[in-house]
Amino acid sequence: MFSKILVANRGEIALRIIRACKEMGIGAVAVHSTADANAMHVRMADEAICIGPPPSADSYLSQSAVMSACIVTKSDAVHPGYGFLSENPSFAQMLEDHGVNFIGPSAEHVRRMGDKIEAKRVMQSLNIAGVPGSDGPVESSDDAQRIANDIGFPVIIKASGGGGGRGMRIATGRDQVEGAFTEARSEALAAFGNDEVYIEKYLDRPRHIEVQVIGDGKGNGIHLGERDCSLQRRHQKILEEAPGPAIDPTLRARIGIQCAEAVAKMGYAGAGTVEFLYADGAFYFIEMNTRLQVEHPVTEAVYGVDIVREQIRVAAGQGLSIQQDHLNTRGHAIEARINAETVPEFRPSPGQVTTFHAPGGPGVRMDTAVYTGYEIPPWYDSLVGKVIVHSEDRASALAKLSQALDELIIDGIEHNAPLFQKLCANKDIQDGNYHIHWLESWLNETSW
Ligand code: MV4
Repeated sequence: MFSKILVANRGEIALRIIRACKEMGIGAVAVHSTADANAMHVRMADEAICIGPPPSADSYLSQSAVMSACIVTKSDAVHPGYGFLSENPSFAQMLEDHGVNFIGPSAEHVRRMGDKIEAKRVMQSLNIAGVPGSDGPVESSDDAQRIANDIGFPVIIKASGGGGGRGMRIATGRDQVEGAFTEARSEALAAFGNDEVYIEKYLDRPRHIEVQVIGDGKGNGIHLGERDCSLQRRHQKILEEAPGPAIDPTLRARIGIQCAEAVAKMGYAGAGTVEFLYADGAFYFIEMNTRLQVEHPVTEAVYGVDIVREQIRVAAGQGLSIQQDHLNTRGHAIEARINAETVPEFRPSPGQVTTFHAPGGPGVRMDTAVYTGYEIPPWYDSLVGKVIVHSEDRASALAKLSQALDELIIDGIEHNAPLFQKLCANKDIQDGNYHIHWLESWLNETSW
């Protein structure tokens, strides 16, 4: 097992990883920017090292700064968390080259899944179908026109280097294909330095369902069911739940086993998420994330598995501590992402937290790095914590979430807890009746 893990992240996820290290008897090293000198992850780690000035590009995203911190602290592994360097294949490669373990899949797996066309090709070869469309890159506007005519309108043109919604264009008819193709291509080049695009049938109101998998890198893989992450605004998830309200045990086993077999066959090592659009009873693969995700706690709650612990075990070559036939989902879990932002304008609201109080009680978990007196810096994302509830069924989980949010106190800044209170009281939400565009249309028709 590793003796020291460097946690290349900040905020609640850095604390989550430090906790796992301590439980496993592993030393934890924090890295921080000058803006985070007083951050909780710095206090909770066994040692801490400053890696640069406040802008992420010069600190948490600086490969050389993080690499140097590993060498200086004699860390034998790096956990990247989510965001920052977590899905950067050249960083994974740099660590490999310096004999430091990356807690995640191989640089090669990170790179292949980062290329969305390649990811679709790999998954298709493992019997996981994507949305019908081009088999590979679309080279020209004429090519796009021909494929669009074949699959039928509407279509969506996506950047191969994309994800997160950038470099995407929808065409609802023949006259829109050329413009959509040209715009998607130039946006892709500007955003990702790669102008490769592909085309798919556009699905109107799907759900976003993602399957949690863990591979041991030695030909074994497990799945931990799905999460429904459809409630989002501008590609930022707001609320996630497990199990998915639209997914029954038969469907879960079918898609779950397919995903587990895929990671097993790939020789994938680590945690991953296989993302699907789900419509009319069918799953369509869109992307695979090769990192730990923000919303992993809902899966941990219903499966009773510590995903970070399994990541560390697998990276150290110890294999998984769990087997598929011993795993089952129990009850229902919901996560609310608490952001420092105004509602309903969604403007960032950094500043000093004058009083902080976390909710508690049975089935309530709050992952946060905020404390009374903490100054939320303006440099990073607005996530200040996650309230995760777990209860026997969905209705009681929603009721528990509402009560937990009543208990939450974050004075001094604005935050989005009132948004969740309104969602908890909404009929569609209570019925589990929503899709990826539901939240944005509801926000448009709701007065505050
Ligand atoms: C789609 C789609 C509809 N049809 N693909 C957006 C980000 C990227 N990860 C994939 N995305 C979409 N791909 C087809 N063929 C709709 C979206 C989409 C979306 C997907 C998941 C979660 C939120 C979304 C919001 C808008 C559009």
